[in-house]
Amino acid sequence: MTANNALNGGQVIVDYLIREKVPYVFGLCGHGNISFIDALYERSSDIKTISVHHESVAGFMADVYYRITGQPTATFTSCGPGSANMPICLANAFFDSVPFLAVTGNVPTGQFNRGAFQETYRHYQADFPSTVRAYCKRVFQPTRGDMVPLAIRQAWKTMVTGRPGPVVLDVPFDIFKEAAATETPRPEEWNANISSRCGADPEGVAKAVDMLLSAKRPVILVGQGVKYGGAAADLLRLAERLQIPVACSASGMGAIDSEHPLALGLVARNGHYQANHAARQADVLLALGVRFDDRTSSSWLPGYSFTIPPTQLIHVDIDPDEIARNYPVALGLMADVRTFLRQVLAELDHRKSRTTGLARNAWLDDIAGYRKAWDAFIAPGFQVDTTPIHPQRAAHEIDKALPEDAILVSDIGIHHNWLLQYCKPKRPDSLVGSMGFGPMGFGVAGVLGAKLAAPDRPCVSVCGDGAFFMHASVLGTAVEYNIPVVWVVWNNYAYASIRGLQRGFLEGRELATDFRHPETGKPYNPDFAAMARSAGVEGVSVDRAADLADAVRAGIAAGRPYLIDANVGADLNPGGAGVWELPGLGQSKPAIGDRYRIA
Ligand SMILES: Cc1ncc(C[n+]2csc(CCOP(=O)(O)OP(=O)(O)O)c2C)c(N)n1
Ligand SMILES: [Mg+2]
Repeated sequence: MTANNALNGGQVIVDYLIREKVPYVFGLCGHGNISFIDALYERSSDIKTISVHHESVAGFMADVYYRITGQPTATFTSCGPGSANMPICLANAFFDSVPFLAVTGNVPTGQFNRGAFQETYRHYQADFPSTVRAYCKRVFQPTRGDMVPLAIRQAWKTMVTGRPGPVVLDVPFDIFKEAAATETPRPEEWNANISSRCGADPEGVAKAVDMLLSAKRPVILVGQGVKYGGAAADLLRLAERLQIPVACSASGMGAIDSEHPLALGLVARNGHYQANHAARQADVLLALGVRFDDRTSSSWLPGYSFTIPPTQLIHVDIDPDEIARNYPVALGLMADVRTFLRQVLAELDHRKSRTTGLARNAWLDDIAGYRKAWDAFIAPGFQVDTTPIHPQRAAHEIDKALPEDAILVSDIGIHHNWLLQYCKPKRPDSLVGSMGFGPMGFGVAGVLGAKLAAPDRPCVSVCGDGAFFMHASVLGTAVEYNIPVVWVVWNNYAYASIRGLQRGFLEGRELATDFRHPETGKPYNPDFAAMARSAGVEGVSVDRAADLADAVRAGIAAGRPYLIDANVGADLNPGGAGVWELPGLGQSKPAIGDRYRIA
């Protein structure tokens, strides 16, 4: 409290977070945020502070915490360099539509424009907001204490409404301490009663139902909007009712149980044959909360992932900016996908419609044939028993070892592509990955957020050796806060996904993509298991596929932080039914099937 019994800026922010039921804040100290930390100190029985060893770890933890719970949290970072470590995780959250509040410290208002220690001042005073403008939904920068209540409630609202995303609250040093208000804004008066679950235009819903009922080869394509929009149950209802097969973008994997008879799997450059081949032949494609990025769409080259047109696209998204960004739409509807699905189900009830069994059976029979072809194509990979471990087997063995309620958080790299092909997520949050910005470290650090979000569920990170080395400070954080996660370091002694591109597109002109010992020329990496042990984390090494599943089970059972250094082969790429183009360098070739051409 300040002299006149008012709360100061830091206290108002912390009190508001508590009112929004934020259980954790993640961050790293600096002189620029010690007053904020002091406000957290006062309320430490109501909100827990997790101090990390790199600011991006804080952001990735907040990010994945939300992906599991739907509850946004906050980060705290200092002025200057501390907050300059945030753009990578802000961008990741922004492009994957994940909210968290980044409270960033800045220099005192009385020192603006003087070039005080750590001020970003050469173009504009206290200019941190410019550095993150492209990477978050909005920046708020209160410059008087009494501006803080407005800033915090508006920042929270911007973050959670519409298409969610991260928001920055940039607070000058003195504002944390300045008198702000005698009372903190109440969420129930401002933000708690706002719904962004907007429905689609009713005429559009009727038209969508007409199109779906008359389709001969319909496919539903689901993205992240279905998972984080809580629409999985309604999706299943619609798919089963109309017997429409469901394909997923990488971010949509798990929206429907991968073992469900109507689940097609992944549409992508490395997508499953049945998914790509059904989606590219569809006469009507119902796309729900999906962006049609280049990896999903085989670089938009027709006939690999999609053939739009002639496929008639119904594209539903809460953000109209994503509709008709990349493909022409027969019907574009701005709506929350769950509300839209409920509207469609209600319209079907109203019409008392039934699906036309025979027509659909032919389509589903065709798809069963594609599935068989894919299963035959991948069968040999499951038999390989080499050291280093065959990557297909590695993905399969890890998946096999995971209990039904496990959460696997993937990092970025070739391992992610293998996981997408060979894991069979059962729930919307079984397989968490980053698809928009794709920063290395997301899975290394994010798994800590997953475990805090779901303490009773096994949480496993599968991450590249490159990314793990980059973010190895997580070992300390797991120990300090006793967060029992398992890291499987997919150790292929390389930035293998990028080396694969040099091999595929640049005639094997390899440079700067692998790790070698200078004397022996042999593959080099630190001994990750020993590195883990040095930090007080259990560490084991595995180089046979047959031992990997047991190692993962043991790691989960250990109930303490655990690292598995898995020696995995680097010379294969997960081939699928799509392609990827690097403009100017060429296109990859599908590993199964051909480009679909309309007869
Ligand atoms: C922070 C960051 N730097 C660079 C990249 C570009 N990049 C994408 S994947 C990759 C290789 C990652 O290597 P590793 O973590 O070992 O994973 P692998 O591909 O070998 O499975 C790189 C460098 C990135 N996505 N993020
Ligand atoms: Mg690697």
